[in-house]
Amino acid sequence: MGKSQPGLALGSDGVRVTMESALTARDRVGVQDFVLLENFTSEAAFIENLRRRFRENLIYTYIGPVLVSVNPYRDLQIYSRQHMERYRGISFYEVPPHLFAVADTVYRALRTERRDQAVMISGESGAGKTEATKRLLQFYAETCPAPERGGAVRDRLLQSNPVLEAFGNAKTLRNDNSSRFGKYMDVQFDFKGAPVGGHILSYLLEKSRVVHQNHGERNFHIFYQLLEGGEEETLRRLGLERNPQSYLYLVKGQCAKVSSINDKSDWKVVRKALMVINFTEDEVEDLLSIVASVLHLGNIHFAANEESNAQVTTENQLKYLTRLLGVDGSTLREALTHRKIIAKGEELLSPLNLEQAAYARDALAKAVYSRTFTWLVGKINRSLASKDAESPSWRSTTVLGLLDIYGFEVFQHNSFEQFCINYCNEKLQQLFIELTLKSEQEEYEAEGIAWEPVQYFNNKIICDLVEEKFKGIISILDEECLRPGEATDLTFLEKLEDTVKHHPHFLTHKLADQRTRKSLGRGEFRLLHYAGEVTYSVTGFLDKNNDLLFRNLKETMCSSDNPIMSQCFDRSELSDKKRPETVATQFKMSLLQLVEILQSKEPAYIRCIKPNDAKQPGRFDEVLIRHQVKYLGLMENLRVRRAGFAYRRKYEAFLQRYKSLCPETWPTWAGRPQDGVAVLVRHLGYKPEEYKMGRTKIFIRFPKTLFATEDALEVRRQSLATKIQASWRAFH
Ligand code: AD9
Ligand code: MG
Repeated sequence: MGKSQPGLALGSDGVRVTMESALTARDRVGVQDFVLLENFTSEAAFIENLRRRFRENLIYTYIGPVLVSVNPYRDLQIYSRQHMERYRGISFYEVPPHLFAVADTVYRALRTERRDQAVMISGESGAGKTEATKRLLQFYAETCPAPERGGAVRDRLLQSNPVLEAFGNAKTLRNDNSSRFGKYMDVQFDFKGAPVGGHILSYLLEKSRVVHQNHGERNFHIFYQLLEGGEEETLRRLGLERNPQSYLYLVKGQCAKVSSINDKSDWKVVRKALMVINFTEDEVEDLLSIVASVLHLGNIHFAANEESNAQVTTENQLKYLTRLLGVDGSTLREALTHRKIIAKGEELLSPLNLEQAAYARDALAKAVYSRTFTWLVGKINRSLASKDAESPSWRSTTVLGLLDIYGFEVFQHNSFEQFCINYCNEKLQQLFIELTLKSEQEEYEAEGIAWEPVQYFNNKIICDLVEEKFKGIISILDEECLRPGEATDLTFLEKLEDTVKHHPHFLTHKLADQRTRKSLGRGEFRLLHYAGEVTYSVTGFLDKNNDLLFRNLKETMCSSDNPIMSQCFDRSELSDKKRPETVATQFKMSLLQLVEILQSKEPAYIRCIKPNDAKQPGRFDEVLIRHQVKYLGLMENLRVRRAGFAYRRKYEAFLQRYKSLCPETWPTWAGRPQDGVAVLVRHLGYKPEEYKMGRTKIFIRFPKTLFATEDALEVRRQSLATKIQASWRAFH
């Protein structure tokens, strides 16, 4: 491994290969690039290769330029500064696959070609996306030159992470540190390759978690961190008790303590990080006041009066809320128990019943928290903004984007959130196919080799089904959201059935044939995604898409003295006659923007796989992995990559590696590398149909041709070693 032994990596991963034949090494550790699989259409062969490598702690494997990563759930000691150095300035394919090889390749392309880059990391919850993102950032922070001025940006880039994780991550059944939002982060580099700025976009925070958690799950980390680590004085000011059990919003999942999480020390990290990203002490206080007010909100109770109208019974909580949010007490009390309706130009207050009041309270908690999260992202962005952004040199910066976004989700019960997430994955898959095919085609063209068309599934049809104007699912959902009082989740389903009934990727109970009907409930629809079928329950679709906050609650928040809240709730929302965009439409627009951003960049892909559900090292659960191989579209990816040639390499690299196999090219070839390769492959007996000579690279059609050459090299090495040993013995 390493620069001095470039040859050893091919077909195996380590120095050990010199002690055994290349063939046995392949048997043991598999191939390091799936394109070298003989039977490349076989999913079983694909998984077997992953298994062999995983057994040997080789968690990375390529599909051409795509990196597949399997979460080891153990510290493999492969991310040290030494490892970073080992992968700097190397040729991607000449060393064992590694995240840092991708990091370095991307960075060098950014520097030499001056083209913006985007690393897209996908995979299901717990597969290792966020860890990979963090390692990449670390790599750049440690190996890139420091900027001439504004060196603090590097620290801010790193420190924005613990803050965002505190507010946006939570313990779930799948992952103790699950990101509950999608994240796209741009890092800007100056013309010398130093990081000088950054920008973050966040997607769809799972705000329902603020008020409810499933059994075995927690609310966002920040609540527990504050209670565990907050100074006595701070908690007193906020009116909080240390015990998470005291807060209704923290007890639903019944697991406040998690063995893998140290809330107290995490709190310290977050406190420090807030300083690094330019928070003043006042701002920290304002932020914590909001966190505390969400906890107090959760403990607001109501009792019904004689008319069954809700009344607040928890005066102490109301008192703290009033103080922390900086709002008028009686206005807040009224807003929590009444709804303001404007009829015929007149304002009327309509009292809420118990259920409605609880709904309003939870809606307020969700709105306060999620808007604070958005504010936090904005605040971080201001601290990351490149000082050069407004100067002419801005134009000379290049951008490297990191996308850490939720993978395909298929649960027992799938709802609006899964619908949005899976739609996002459809869009990214479409982009992936488009860009991969494009870059393959471009490479063939650049090399002067005839393009051989690839058969692939174009998932545009599914994207259209979801997003098309008027006829798409989101449009129909929005239309129903415009009929309050009349429309229900079920009328939405009926309308869907009427509008998209003949679509090959859409099915409901009514539309299904006898056989399939059994597997579909009456309140469900099924989409045939590129990665497989998912059945969605329509329950809650309208409500979640509308995401309503009663007008008087909004008004109350707009009057807040808390500077963060007053930025989160703007009066223009009240006067605006236009309805705010629905959640699905906002998400759709943010995705279109994301696709545009990614399209303008050179893509790199990391596909993460979770090996088991128990978060345990060394366990390879085949069923689970097969699912992910499917949902990540890896077989399709491999097919596209293998459409023409299994292997391609620059003439220089190919000649360097194999020149010893031909007396005419060994030990040195004086002519053009291309001519040397031509002589070499003729000597090796390559048949014309087995390879093509491009402008700068040789293209080999089948892995077996390459393996034969590789084995020949090994035989030569072994016989050389035997000869040296023999002469050594003779000499002594
Ligand atoms: V989620 O969609 O945010 O729920 P991620 O982000 O894909 O998910 P994450 O990166 O958080 O998963 O990884 C989950 C856990 O796996 C981490 O907390 C680590 O304990 C573990 N992990 C992930 N990648 C590695 C790795 N390369 N080496 C060691 C790892 N452990
Ligand atoms: Mg994550």
